Amino acid sequence: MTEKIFEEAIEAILKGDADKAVEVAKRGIGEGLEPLDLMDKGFIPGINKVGDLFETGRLFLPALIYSATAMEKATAIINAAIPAEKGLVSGKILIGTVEGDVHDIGKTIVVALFKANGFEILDLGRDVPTVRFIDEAEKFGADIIGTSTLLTTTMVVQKELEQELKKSGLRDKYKTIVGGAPVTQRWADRIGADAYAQDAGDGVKKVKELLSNK
Ligand code: B12
Repeated sequence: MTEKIFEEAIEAILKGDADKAVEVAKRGIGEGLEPLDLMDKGFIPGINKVGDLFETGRLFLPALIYSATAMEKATAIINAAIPAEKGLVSGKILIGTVEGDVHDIGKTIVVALFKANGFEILDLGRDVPTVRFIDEAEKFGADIIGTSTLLTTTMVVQKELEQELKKSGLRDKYKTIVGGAPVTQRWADRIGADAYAQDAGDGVKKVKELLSNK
């Protein structure tokens, strides 16, 4: 029964059927499924399959856009259903997708889980210039700056942020965390970021560690 709903979620995303994706998301939540389970076992495998088909030339941009739209709509429903955790911690996190990159589905999931864990979040959205991350962090009084990137060509912007923070003498004022499908711990170490997280749950764990070491 649960397996079936995961398959339906995968299929709705593969077909780029937004109505079906919304219906499956609502039904899953209504039946008491864990929102992140539905995401991790249904919708994310679906969009990953779409990515693979796109990469190997078996699916083209218009279909990718339909699938992405279905994914965005399902994600909005699932994010809204993530329950608030007990034992909340405090901390201000600024987050956004780096300049040149418009992918924000994963970042939005991270934001929803951070909020559910009680952090104060400022989400700058996508295609965010490096200087804006710094300006807004100063105004917001952020403890942590988180950046997302899905394109290998824009990973370098995460490095640019580290460099700009150093140049402006602000590097020690903030902790940084990086994420996104092509990003790895190795990359984080190479550019001097304070942490890397592979998914939203890991992100919560890592920011808690960063805040306790601040
Ligand atoms: C959906 C999608 C799109 C949608 C994006 C819609 C949106 N609102 O985000 C649209 C259609 C707009 C799109 C456009 C393009 N795309 Co696209 N897209 C994808 C796809 C299929 C899925 C991405 C996704 O949403 N994954 C699901 C989420 C949940 O996973 P995630 O983002 O990795 O996030 C998780 C973790 O990484 C982590 N995380 C993410 N960010 C952060 C940040 C922090 C701080 C932390 C702690 C954690 C964290 O937590 C998240 C939750 O678990 C990927 C393929 C893939 N498998 O990644 C291609 C992919 C990223 N796209 C690709 C390409 C090439 C493009 C285009 C250039 C296509 C074109 N010719 O125009 C454009 C780029 C436009 C631009 N300038 O950005 C390539 C990139 C290749 C490369 N080597 O760089 C990919 C890999 C597809 C492929 N296999 O070829 N795309």
